[in-house]
Amino acid sequence: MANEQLLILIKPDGIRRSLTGNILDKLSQLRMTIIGAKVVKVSRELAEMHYYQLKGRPFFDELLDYIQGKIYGESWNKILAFVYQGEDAISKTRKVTGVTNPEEADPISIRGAYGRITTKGVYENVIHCSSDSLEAEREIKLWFKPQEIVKDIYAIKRIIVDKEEKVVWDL
Ligand code: DAT
Ligand code: MG
Repeated sequence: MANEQLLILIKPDGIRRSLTGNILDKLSQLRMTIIGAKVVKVSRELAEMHYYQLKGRPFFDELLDYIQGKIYGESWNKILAFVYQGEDAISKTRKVTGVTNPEEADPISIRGAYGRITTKGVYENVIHCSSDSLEAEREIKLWFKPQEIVKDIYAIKRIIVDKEEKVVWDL
């Protein structure tokens, strides 16, 4: 068994529908540990970088609006981002999360219990989680700075910007 870390996002619909507690409760059953957490207003640039593999798909623009919370108006344009760590954390989390399409997800998984497809065809599946350790590394480095994570998980480097030392990921 490998000790793994992954990125978990509670998407704008999860926050809007007050599902944060329910989602974290289901995740807590996996006995992972939280090593990073924050609330983020998602820019279009961050959304595009996060979902870069889906560029060109017919639902891409709606997906960007969804992850930015744009489809719900100003009050809901934020997500909660977490880095969790644990033994086999990725496969365990994917199982509790359920498959991408909330209508097809196991009804007691997070997406099966709380997700829906809107009349416009957007998969409101309330949560994102990394699908393998390479994707996890890319996503964690995209969403978090090294000093926002309480454990040393990936290599860092020190650089000088405007005469000040900065700690950044050693990509
Ligand atoms: P996952 O989030 O399960 O890793 P993914 O990486 O394939 O799934 O896709 C990312 C998100 O894009 C997914 O959570 C919801 C959206 N999406 C994927 N396929 C879709 C489809 N056929 N129609 C609408 N939205 C879709
Ligand atoms: Mg994915």
